[in-house]
Amino acid sequence: MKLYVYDHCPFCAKARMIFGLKSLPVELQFVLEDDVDTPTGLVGKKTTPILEKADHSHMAESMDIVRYVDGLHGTPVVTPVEDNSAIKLWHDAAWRPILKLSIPRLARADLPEFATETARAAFESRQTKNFGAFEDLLAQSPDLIRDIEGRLTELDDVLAGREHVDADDFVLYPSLRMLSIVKGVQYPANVKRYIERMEQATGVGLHFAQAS
Ligand SMILES: N[C@@H](CCC(=O)N[C@@H](CS)C(=O)NCC(=O)O)C(=O)O
Repeated sequence: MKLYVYDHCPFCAKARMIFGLKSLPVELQFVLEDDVDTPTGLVGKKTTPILEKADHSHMAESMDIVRYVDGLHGTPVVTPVEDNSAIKLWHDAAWRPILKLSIPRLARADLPEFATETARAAFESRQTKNFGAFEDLLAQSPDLIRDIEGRLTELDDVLAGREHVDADDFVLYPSLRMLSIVKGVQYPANVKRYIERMEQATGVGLHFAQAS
């Protein structure tokens, strides 16, 4: 099977995670950010992730892909959780600050979807419509980092003793992975252990080496 993805994309990370957790091989096809034709040709719109199944049909929607792959072989790993789990509630509140910190930094990272100047420019154009100018976001970093570190301290209690995998990990790990592009964030012990465990279990690498 093949997955069409952007490396920065949290929805793509979800789809990649299930292959690692199930130890199933997958070919990653990184799409350029300004490549409209490839995804549109496959599923009728510009979106990632897209899964190409073994029968060469295609499907979009990250959690549909996760559930499909999870159902293919072995014991399901994506066990359901309640709608208002502590992890989901934490994530709902932390998602926007994580985006504001990570988007302008991902935009300048060496990622395959930004391999051309026009692709990188397309990302900036798309994201500044959502979040405003990157310089303004970067200028807010000290306040945003203080804010997210407070939230990580709260998350640390939620993650104490957590060793299993369930649907909440598909919410939390992709966002913490995005945050790993931000230099200078201090991670409390349980959160640090969690992201390292998930990186190893899923094979979806953190961005610390490119943090800025
Ligand atoms: N609900 C979709 C959302 C996917 C999504 O929003 N992907 C982003 C990339 S992170 C996207 O395709 N954006 C449109 C674009 O690239 O122009 C899913 O879960 O797969």
